[in-house]
Amino acid sequence: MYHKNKNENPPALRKIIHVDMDAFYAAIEQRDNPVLKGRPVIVGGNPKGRGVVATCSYEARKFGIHSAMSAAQAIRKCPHAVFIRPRKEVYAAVSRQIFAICQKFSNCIEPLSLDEAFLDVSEDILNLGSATRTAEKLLETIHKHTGLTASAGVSFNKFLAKVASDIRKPAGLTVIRPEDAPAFLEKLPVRKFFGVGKTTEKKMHSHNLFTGEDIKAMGEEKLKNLFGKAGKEFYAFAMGRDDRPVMAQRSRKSIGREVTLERDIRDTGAMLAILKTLAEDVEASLVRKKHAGHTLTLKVKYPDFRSATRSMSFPCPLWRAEDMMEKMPELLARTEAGEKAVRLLGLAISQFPDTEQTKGQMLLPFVFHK
Ligand code: DCP
Ligand code: MG
Repeated sequence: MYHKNKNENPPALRKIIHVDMDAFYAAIEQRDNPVLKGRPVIVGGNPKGRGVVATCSYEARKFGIHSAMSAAQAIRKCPHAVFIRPRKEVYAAVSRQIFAICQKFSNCIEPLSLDEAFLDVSEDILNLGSATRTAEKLLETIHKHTGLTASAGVSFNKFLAKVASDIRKPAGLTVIRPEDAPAFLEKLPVRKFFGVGKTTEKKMHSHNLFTGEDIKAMGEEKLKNLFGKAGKEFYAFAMGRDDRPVMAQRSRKSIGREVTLERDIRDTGAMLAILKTLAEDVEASLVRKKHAGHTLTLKVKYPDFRSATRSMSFPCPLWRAEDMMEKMPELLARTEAGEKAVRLLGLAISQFPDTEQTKGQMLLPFVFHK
């Protein structure tokens, strides 16, 4: 696998945990209302209207119900299911609690959604001895503090850790060690590969690609011809290679401010004056958080509530209000502001470069105890 030269050790492998809460919204509903425990519970929009299923309890999944299905169809599949409207604020609060717990286990966490995150645990900050033990302790702690179960996958790259977390759901832990990866990947259906959705799966099947083994056998060149840049990635994944770092700053996608005006305004000079105060606020926030970003975005909302955003990217990251304001007239001119009145103005900086944390992910030898 590696070019071995007598004096050269193979590169050390990372240790990554992917953690994902089980039936997240539905599990919270069951926790908060014990009558629902053990019963099919569906959280989603109005089944009498065009509502869709956000998620459902594992009891409901036995009836073939799943996320994104129409709520009406879900009720037909399981008429005795309990239907609940989402309580988004409650789920967000639990999510914050879970991420706070994750912070205790790793200095490098990449949230993927409310209920899912990657943790780089190459550095054993709690001295638990192994990534497996760390994952076990993480699941225990989440359960103890929230009353909810999560599942986790542990491996030496993001792709494998994520696939692993799904294997023993709910409340399961799966470890894919480097020596087990080749056999695991060979049997893995192509649909499980990162970046393969329904359409790509179909295309793969039409070329007789069904498993990782088939991907590997086809070779990089041919995959590249068929799938472009993605083909190269599919090949790397099938070979157990995925160098994507855990991006600790992903949670913070942008820093911005917006204000709804007391009265609609049409004078662009007045708009710029307001934007300047917003830019100064954003600068203060960026300085406080030691951030600077490559993209500046302006947002306007017109009296009819339609809104427009216009962005500009820069080779050097921005953080100073002055620099933001230098480009603001140009961004504003690309909207209808002025011809039309506006009722809201906002600006944001995004595209933060990788942090030191991300760059400096520890590379320690890969040892799983147990
Ligand atoms: N969600 C949603 N709409 C979707 C998918 C998900 O609103 N189409 C919400 C509800 C889920 C939460 O996001 O509870 C987390 O999504 P997951 O895909 O992780 O699904 P669950 O946590 O519900 O179940 P699982 O045990 O399969 O992870
Ligand atoms: Mg989940």
